[in-house]
Amino acid sequence: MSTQDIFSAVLAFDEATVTAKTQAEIDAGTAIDSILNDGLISAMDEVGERFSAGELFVPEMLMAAQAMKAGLELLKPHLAEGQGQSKGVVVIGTVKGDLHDIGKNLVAMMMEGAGFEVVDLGVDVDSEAFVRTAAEKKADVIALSALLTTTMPSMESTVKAVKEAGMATRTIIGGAPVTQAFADQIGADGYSADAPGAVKLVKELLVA
Ligand code: B12
Repeated sequence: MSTQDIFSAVLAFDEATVTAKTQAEIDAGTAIDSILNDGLISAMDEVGERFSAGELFVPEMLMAAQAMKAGLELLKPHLAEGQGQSKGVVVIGTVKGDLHDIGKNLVAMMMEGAGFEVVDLGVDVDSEAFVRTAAEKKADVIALSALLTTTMPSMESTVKAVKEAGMATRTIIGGAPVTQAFADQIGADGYSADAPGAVKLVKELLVA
């Protein structure tokens, strides 16, 4: 038994085995980070590489994503740091034109786990919805996710809309094609490469 079994089960699109193996690793006391990174996330990286190589197609990507989500749900309670009073409000979503939500969901789960109130707008979210919701919820941070190079411009227009609305809400961005350089270029307040880093970033921004 190892996280390799989870990796293999995601690549076999075998949701039942992903669920069983993830639970078995949790019960065996395997580090949650290791289950997440070595089992689930690395399998999705492999799926991406096989897609790029023309060995897998969209339906298979979707099946792998469903299998991964099943494992992620089991990890959710373990990603919590402890409850208590809300540390701040974060509005999160995947930007306009983009339907990828696994990374965004992971960031949302870890933010919730760290004690933030998270308002998740889902996928394909336009600038107006981000700005309107952030104003309604008095959000401290708007967190934008994009997995496609073609949807990165939607991040820029959202960051611009937040500034034009004269809001104090900070913006942070992330997703596989996104970089710190891009965040600097579009004037976002922060970038992180992964979900734990996103939590750290928000904590730092709210102290500053
Ligand atoms: C699963 C998947 C899909 C699924 C999505 C299912 C779902 N519900 O999300 C489906 C099948 C729907 C899909 C569709 C498409 N996909 Co796709 N997909 C992937 C795949 C294999 C995995 C993505 C994933 O979930 N990774 C795991 C998560 C945990 O990682 P993550 O999202 O990067 O998130 C982490 C960090 O980036 C960060 N993060 C994420 N968001 C945020 C936000 C903030 C604020 C912060 C701070 C951090 C942060 O933290 C997360 C956790 O650590 C990737 C390959 C890859 N390796 O990225 C391709 C990939 C992203 N897809 C790709 C493509 C081309 C497409 C399609 C255009 C294919 C097509 N021809 O139709 C469509 C586009 C649909 C659309 N309009 O969005 C390309 C993108 C190429 C590019 N550079 O633009 C990739 C890279 C595959 C490839 N190698 O070519 N896809």
